Amino acid sequence: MLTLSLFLAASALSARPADPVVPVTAAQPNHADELGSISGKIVWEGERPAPKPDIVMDEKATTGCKHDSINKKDESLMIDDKGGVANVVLTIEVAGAEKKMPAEPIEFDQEGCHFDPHVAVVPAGATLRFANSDDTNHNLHIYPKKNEGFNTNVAVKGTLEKVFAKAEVIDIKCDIHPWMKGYIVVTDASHFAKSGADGTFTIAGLPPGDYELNWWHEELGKGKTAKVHVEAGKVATLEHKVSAKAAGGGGRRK
Ligand SMILES: [Cu+2]
Repeated sequence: MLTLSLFLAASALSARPADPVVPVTAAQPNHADELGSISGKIVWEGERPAPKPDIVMDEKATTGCKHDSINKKDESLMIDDKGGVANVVLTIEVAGAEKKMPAEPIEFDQEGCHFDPHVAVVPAGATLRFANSDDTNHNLHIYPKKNEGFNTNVAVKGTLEKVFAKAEVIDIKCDIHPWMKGYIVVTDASHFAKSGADGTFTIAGLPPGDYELNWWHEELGKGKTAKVHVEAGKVATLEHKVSAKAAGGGGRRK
């Protein structure tokens, strides 16, 4: 599914609007006018922390990376000037909904000695295609609990395809460049989204009903949103507030 690929490929860019809708068709009902959607926003509550400074790296450990082109942005907590929080993964499990697999592998690049996207959301069973757009080798080292682990070099301009069968949040690192860190969120939810740079997200294709969304963020933890009521042919709005207080053992990596 090209839309999904583009959405994931583009998701680490900070200046773009919310990720586009990932269309998922529910089993029943299955006509567009019988389905509704959620237009949501993840918003920081309270005083905003200062933006994270760029990553400081050991200059001796920058093997092969061109210093001028290293992407040093720390994406572990990104809050825009209106309080929108990026890279929050939202999932909804609709009983009986058909889970559509993307037709094309989901792209995950290494460019500027940086993972792009920082957080990839992957349906369980879908293929993730790791690319290396840099002029130097990278090493992909993942730390799964349920899926098969790997620790593999990806050569210059090379690719590596992997399927993740089981839902879990997986840390990914590059052993050559220790600042390179990211997450692969494998989900078996029927509907999912990731908040964009402005904190907004959209989940479409929902049968009418009341939904509590599961949310996850690497530093802020995880939890459920308030209930949102979805009606056929309408867009329900949801604003979910997060704060440092919300941290509850999410994906924070030591
Ligand atoms: Cu690397």
